Amino acid sequence: MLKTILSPNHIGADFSVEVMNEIIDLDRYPIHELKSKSGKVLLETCHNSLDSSAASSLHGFLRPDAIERAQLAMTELLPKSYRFPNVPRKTFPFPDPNSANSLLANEVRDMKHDNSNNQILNYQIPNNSELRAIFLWPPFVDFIRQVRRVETLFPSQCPHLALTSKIAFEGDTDGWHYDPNDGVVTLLLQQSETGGEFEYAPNIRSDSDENYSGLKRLFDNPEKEARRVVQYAGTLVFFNGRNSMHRVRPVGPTVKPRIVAIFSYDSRSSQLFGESYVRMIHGLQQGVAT
Ligand SMILES: O=C(O)CCC(=O)C(=O)O
Ligand SMILES: [Fe+2]
Repeated sequence: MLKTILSPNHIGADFSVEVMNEIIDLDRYPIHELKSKSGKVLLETCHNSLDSSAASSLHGFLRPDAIERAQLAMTELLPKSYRFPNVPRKTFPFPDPNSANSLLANEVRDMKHDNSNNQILNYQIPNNSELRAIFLWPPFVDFIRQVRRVETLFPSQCPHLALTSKIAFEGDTDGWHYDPNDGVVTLLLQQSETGGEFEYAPNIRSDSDENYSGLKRLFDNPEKEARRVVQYAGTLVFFNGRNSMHRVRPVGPTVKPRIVAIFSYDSRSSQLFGESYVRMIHGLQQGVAT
């Protein structure tokens, strides 16, 4: 059974399969028919790659025309977006009482990572946008729930961060971080001509071990230690961001910026992001990592 609630934001969206099939390539990815033979294969493929590499990518998830419309829509919103100036962020902003006596732990926790890009926030994205239709479409939410193997999954209710888009120009980078949950899904809308690759260390930490030595090796030598995800405009990516340290590598020389849409879900129905993080995004507070 579908265990989803819809936010009032979805009012006005046309959720018919015919309309959604013009946005999502449902012929290739029958997420609305997961009980069919091809639906089961799709789910199994996602499970296998999440299990083996903590990430799964679906190329061509968005139809080419929908990619163009979304690129245009986000580019039009760019002047309203929030700019993160590059204020390098610590790996972990708060002290960890358990690591107080470990030099390595403190060194890794205090390491700073560049971080800059433009971000379009949830409330700036119109209710009738196609990205919001994807984000809230019950079969899409249920598909993610099943990929994640969780009992319940809800679109985040955060007015700021439920659905966002990040736009990265030459020199911009999304610094090393963990996500506060495993419910983040990204949809690349435009790749930069150079740089801007998403890279990560699959499940580098566990709930019982922060693995500071592994993190140090990763930060010192990402070329060798990190895994990169092949992404094109239209690729949907799932990854275990809560325990897989990840970043977007600096964008190199490019005419077109990298544009990504970010969907946040949670197993709790009323998940909101922390006040301090929201304040930081609005430029009211600095240096808080997720
Ligand atoms: O831009 C991406 O591909 C990943 C973004 C990300 O990690 C995040 O917003 O938490
Ligand atoms: Fe992230």
